[in-house]
Amino acid sequence: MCGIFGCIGEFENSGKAAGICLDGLKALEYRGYDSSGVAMINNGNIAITKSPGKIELLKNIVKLDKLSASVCIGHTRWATHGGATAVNAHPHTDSSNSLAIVHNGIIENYIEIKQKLQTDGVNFHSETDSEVIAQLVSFYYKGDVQKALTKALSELKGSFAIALLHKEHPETIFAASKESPLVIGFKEDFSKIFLSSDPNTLRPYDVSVCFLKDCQIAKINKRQVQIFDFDGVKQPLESLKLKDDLSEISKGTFEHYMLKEIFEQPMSIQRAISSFFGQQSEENKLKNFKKLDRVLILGCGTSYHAGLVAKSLFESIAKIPTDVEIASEFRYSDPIISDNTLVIAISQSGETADTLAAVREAKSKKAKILGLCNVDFSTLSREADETLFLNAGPEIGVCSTKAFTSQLSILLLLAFYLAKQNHQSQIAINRIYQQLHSLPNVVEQVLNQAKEIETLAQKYANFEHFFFLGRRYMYPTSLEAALKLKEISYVFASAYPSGEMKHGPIALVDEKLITIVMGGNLQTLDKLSSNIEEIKARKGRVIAFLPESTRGKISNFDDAIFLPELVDELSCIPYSVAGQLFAYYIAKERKTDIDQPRNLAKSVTVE
Ligand code: F1P
Repeated sequence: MCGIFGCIGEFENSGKAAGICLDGLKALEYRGYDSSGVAMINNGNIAITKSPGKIELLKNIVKLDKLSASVCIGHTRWATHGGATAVNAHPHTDSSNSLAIVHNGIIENYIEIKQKLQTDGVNFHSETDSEVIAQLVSFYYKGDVQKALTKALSELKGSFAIALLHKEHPETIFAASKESPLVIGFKEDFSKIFLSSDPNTLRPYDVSVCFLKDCQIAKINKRQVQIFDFDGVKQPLESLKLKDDLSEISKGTFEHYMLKEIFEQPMSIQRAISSFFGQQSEENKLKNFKKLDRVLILGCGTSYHAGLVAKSLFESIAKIPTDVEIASEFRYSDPIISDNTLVIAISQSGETADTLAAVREAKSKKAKILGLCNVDFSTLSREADETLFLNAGPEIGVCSTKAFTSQLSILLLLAFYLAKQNHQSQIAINRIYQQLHSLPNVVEQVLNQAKEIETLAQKYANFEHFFFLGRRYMYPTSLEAALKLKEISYVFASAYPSGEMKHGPIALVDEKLITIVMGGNLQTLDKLSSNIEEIKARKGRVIAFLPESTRGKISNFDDAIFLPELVDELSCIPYSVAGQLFAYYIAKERKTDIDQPRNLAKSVTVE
């Protein structure tokens, strides 16, 4: 699970191809930052520089001023097979150092292939699955790289995007893709050609792009791009022009991207709301989804939590039965999908492999797919029948914040739309609708409480176990708050529907366990208050996030933050913002790598 970047062409300065590759890798770092590396051909030999850790470390050791190569491929890695070491870093070579490959994906039958090659006397150097590709291509090579690559690929099981350099063909990059994105960008006269896992990284170069389709090979020479299928049959070069994107990708005055993105939420929620109306009315993206008897939502991580909130919204507002499935589980569940089921796939990045695999499974059963996504040209947006874009702007922090609240805003509007289609009374809708437009304002008020939340986080930052409790809409809100804490603070955090506490987890309560109750669901507040008593009776410590109106009425907690009050259907938004701030300040106190937490990647491109 990784990012691939490559370039070939007439670049102005010496070292330029490598420099461009390093910039490309930096932009792809969200796909993994365990190690990185670049390969070029120097004086007729493969020259590789690689380093464990982030791109900055690679930049320090690549001697750009000494490099004149006009062809370069590079890789940023999220480790799957083998630790985050220099040996396991890509690019990988064959034993005779005649070629270099970079790979994104997983080769499921790599052990089998490795053993076969070892029997034939091939020596392996790394623990990765990717090295078998390099060794296998080399094993089949008899002067024609494309032939050898095709033969090797036909033996691989799993998903892959690959770029390859061969020292006997120094002016060519070979690339191949199966269930893993790879896009070629080129100037009109083909004077500069690029290869990347993500089209958005090619925006600075003002190029047209061609997405490599499933099971295609590209042969990229100076001034020429040729596409073939795995049988060697030439395919058309279908290209499109990327739109300009002027989105600002800087931290501004904030210490971390995550904090900046938390504070952007009044604006991003407002944008999500207006863009929903725009996308619905101008393009009528929902016209194909009218006769529905069921909704099925797919997603992972934070996007799955947004799906859980949507289930309650769709069922209570639109009265449409709704199921939510963790995408990685859905694929193997032999799902039943009727003709009138709408499948909604939620993914900030639109590249999450589990979600894409689930979408493909649903499509194979003839389901219509509505994508909910933040990234233009992402795989999800290209594979879904329609996509509603969040328009939240780039989310750089690995931990999802503004994308989540934008997802919730759009899902709420979708619930209203479905309610109308399903002829539901407008009275219930109006009650919620009236408060919808106050959301940005309410979130602003929560942000104004950041200092208070920071002080609270400082007090509890040294505890190792946190338990989040909530009922109804506050249960997924609790799951999300616990996930934020796990992702960036590395403390153990779990979430439960508060009624379930007494059915087992209450055994964990002691003075070292911090229970955080999310009290934004007015309908169930009395019950939640009793659950707090049960924890206090067992010497547990309780932090409560409660509606302002309960100040002085509920007091059986150790600490509390009072938040603005909204109808139950909307309160998950301000409470999630409070949860994000709490996790952020705990992580800051614990001095973790907040924007790029250990072991994680923003875009999880393997199953
Ligand atoms: C799903 C997700 C994120 C999480 C992390 C890893 O991403 O689980 O929710 O914060 O970044 O991936 P996506 O499908 O919404 O892009």
